[in-house]
Amino acid sequence: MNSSKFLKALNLQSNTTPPVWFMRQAGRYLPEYQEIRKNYTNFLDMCKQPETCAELALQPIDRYGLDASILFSDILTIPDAFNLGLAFHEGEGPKFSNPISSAEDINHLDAFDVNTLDYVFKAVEETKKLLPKDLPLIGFCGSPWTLAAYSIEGGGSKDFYKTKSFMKHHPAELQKFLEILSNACYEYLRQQVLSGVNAIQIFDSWADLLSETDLEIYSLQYSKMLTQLLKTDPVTSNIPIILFEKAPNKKIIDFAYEDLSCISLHWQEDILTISNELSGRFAIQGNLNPKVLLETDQSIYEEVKKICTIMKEYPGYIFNLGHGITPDIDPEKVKIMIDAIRE
Ligand code: 1CP
Repeated sequence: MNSSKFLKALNLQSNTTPPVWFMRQAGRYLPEYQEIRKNYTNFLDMCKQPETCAELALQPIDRYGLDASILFSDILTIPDAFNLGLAFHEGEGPKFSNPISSAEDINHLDAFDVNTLDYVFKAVEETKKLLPKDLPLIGFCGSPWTLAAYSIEGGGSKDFYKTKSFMKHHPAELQKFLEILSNACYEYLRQQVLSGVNAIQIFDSWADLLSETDLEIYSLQYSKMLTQLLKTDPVTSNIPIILFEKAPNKKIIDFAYEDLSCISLHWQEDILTISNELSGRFAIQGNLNPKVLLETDQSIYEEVKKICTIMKEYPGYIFNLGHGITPDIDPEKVKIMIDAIRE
């Protein structure tokens, strides 16, 4: 594992060419994914099959020879473990039949039992069996804030109106819920580490819903609670942690904190400025706009080159997209991107 370019970068060591993996690398843009997906109506049922998850995690590794693999699962497994009735219906995003709709619901939440997520830990074990020995596996969870937003909204949404209204009317209960989720995320990640993951990424995919002040109060405070729990536990204390904040309304230099090894940059961030500000303290991951992969081969090559030139001397750079790859991307374009990075 010491020879892994990805783990070297997380430890702020340089590589001749940057390691590469990308968010949602196993997913709907791949025909081999669709082939397996069509056997399941509810996506969550597929996530509950550890051997299938392992096979799906390996698909982008086999196709592109990436430098890190990510566990095949979803961030919404934790809300599901609270019995909020999660399902992914045909052609739709996630939907909760039993969302958090009142302050009372938080007082009556079921206790979190990490063992109900055993299928995820088995998926980690199965994936490790299939992966080459020196290829690291990334475990993950949603940030407590992002999980709370889905749990209150009852699914995905453009404006997260219910969540914002809940925040306004029940701030104390929301904070109680965030604390419960932080502890659940800690137990969940701890068990992923015991099962074999080599690094952790926290996805704060709905950070952009919060103002600068609220970002600290409702999101970062709880991600910090989570990472502190991980850093003070001997099982997880040496595992590098990557934080992805989607378009945060606060400058990264103003919130990057010491428990983190790496900051994953959203595509709207200016990687040049941020790399100058963070230099030597944190590894950086990112941040090609996934939409560039819809453009010509020449444009892809030029955009990759731009980022790689900026980050050439940066100790601890990991190439990634600035958010998840979308289903409309041609897998051949991904190959163009990877060849350009390694050139
Ligand atoms: O129908 C299908 O085929 C389901 C599509 C799909 C897939 C492939 C979903 C539903 N989740 C996943 C897998 C997944 N999700 C992975 C592992 C695959 C990989 O990365 O290689 C990971 C890491 C996630 C994480 C995830 N799920 C995030 C954070 C990343 C991000 O994009 O910001 C989020 C927000 C989710 C929620 C989710 N799960 C699925 C969908 C369609 C959504 C978004 C819902 C919405 O808000 O509209």
